[in-house]
Amino acid sequence: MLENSMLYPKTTVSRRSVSLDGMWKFWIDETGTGEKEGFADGIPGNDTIPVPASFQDFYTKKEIREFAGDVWYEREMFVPGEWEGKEVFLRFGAATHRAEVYVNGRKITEHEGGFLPFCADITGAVHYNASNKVVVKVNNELTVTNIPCGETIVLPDGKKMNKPYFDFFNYSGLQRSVYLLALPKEYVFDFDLNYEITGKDAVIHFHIQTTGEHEVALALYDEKGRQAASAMGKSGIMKVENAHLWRVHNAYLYRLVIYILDGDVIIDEYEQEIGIRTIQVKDTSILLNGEPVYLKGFGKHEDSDIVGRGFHIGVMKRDFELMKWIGANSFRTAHYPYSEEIYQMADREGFLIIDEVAAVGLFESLMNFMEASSGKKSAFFKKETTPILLKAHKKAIEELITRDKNHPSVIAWSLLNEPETTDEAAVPYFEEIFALAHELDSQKRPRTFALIMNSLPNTCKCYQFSDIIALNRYYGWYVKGGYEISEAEHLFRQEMDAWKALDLHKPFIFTEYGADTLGLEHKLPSVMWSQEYQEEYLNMTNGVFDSYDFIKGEQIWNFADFQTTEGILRVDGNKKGIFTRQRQPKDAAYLLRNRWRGLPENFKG
Ligand code: GCB
Repeated sequence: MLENSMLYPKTTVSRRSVSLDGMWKFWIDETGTGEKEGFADGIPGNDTIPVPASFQDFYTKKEIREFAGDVWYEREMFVPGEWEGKEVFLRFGAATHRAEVYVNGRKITEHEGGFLPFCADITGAVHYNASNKVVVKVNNELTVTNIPCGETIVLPDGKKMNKPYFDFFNYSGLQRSVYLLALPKEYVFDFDLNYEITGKDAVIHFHIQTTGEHEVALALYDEKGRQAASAMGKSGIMKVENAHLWRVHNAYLYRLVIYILDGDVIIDEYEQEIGIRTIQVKDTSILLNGEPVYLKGFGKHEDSDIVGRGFHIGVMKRDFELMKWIGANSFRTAHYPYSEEIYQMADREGFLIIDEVAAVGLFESLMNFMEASSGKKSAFFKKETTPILLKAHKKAIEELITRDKNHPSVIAWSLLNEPETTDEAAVPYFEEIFALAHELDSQKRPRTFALIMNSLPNTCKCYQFSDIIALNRYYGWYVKGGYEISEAEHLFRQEMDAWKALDLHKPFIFTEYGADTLGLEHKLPSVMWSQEYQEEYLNMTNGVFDSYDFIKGEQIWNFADFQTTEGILRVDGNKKGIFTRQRQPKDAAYLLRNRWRGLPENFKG
């Protein structure tokens, strides 16, 4: 069990949540001496920076953008006197990749992992009816003992530099919202829901965890605010007659209210929107509410101009509008858990999410997508440090599932992206993380991982763990691109025939395929990087997808162009977007719109 509750901040009868977003004091600790110099009591200088945001793209200095090490944030917060006797927390949506939190000079907590929330219990450290100083040290160094994996090197001039084993810029800092919370002493800590649909009705199985022994009551309200069901107790069932199901693009949300009661007195009240739906894999089908669904959509990133990986409510809105326009019904949170607000929006809009933990770069290479295409192997899981990585990975899975399990939009867990799977050493590692996800999720959602190009039917030692086989394939880009595209198609079909021959009775989806395309480049006849080639490439891949009944989804790489480490393979970032980084369509967007709007939700059902 986790130390602190992961529930999203709410203000209710019994709870208070105050946003600490805004300008914070900021200091880059170039010498790494902040601790010794007493920054916990206050940081030097008078620079300020927005929270939430990545710190990298605001400044004009390359040394700041590429900085690897500690950065410090500070702000004052007022804690109301009427909160005395309550439990007081600071809640960080994320701090990338690790953080230490100080309040009034006292170290409260630390957290490892840059894409999941954590709380600091500051009850005993705050002054009431007074201002309090919060200082946060955030470190962005990459290692092979935490996810995402990479290394931090030291350049001859003494500066540290991050070397990601993954293909997105190592944006960091306080990239998500920060809240100050007041909770009653006895509060709702966590809850689990599971659904059964029986004809027109539904049964909700619930299990509520609180920090005390008082009685628990539940009430469920429909969209018109009418009570649809109620129950007493920490565990049990609630019957919903004539239940409105949560469906793709037709999301019906109920409001669940959980009370802790002392007779008539409400000790705590927590509420959340929920959707009644089931998700299941059967033979080669993905079933939502018992009906087959074909996934159409994207691998995405949290990435935009100026704020980098920082959560931006406007960018989120635009992305959902574009996904609706193009006829998508799903996306994968490549390559890390996204901001919680994005899942709330997907719940509301009826999108299906494959929720990925930040286990990317478990393949030792700075260009794994290239090298795996050429057959390179790396016995990644044979490292001496693998047990430390496994521990961090398992903790991240626990945090992910605890955070996201009650979103109707979340239909599957992606436990790794493109790990090394050709060596036997991967097998026990996979065994543990797949078992853990199964154990923690009361809905027993399907589990998957994205297979890199060299994880093939005859080389991959781990695909059997997946409930849905998810392939990242670049035939026609990294393999036989351009005029060789017919050869690419041949190799692609050869691989798919080999999978077919295994007769796995599992659904296959493509979690990546795509071609880098410059948004302004037109070429007749086509050449690679032109808009014409992106369309030619899609016509080829779509033809392959449509030739195999067991292929049950296509999530193209990527929704939009995004920032990466600079290098000879990337022209100011990865350009495989169907939209530009500014969220305008490339030509291929119209091709996909035509296709996806024409495919029924139950295509190949
Ligand atoms: C991959 C990775 C993704 C890269 C992509 C590419 O296989 O999973 O992170 O961005 O290839 O474009 O090379």
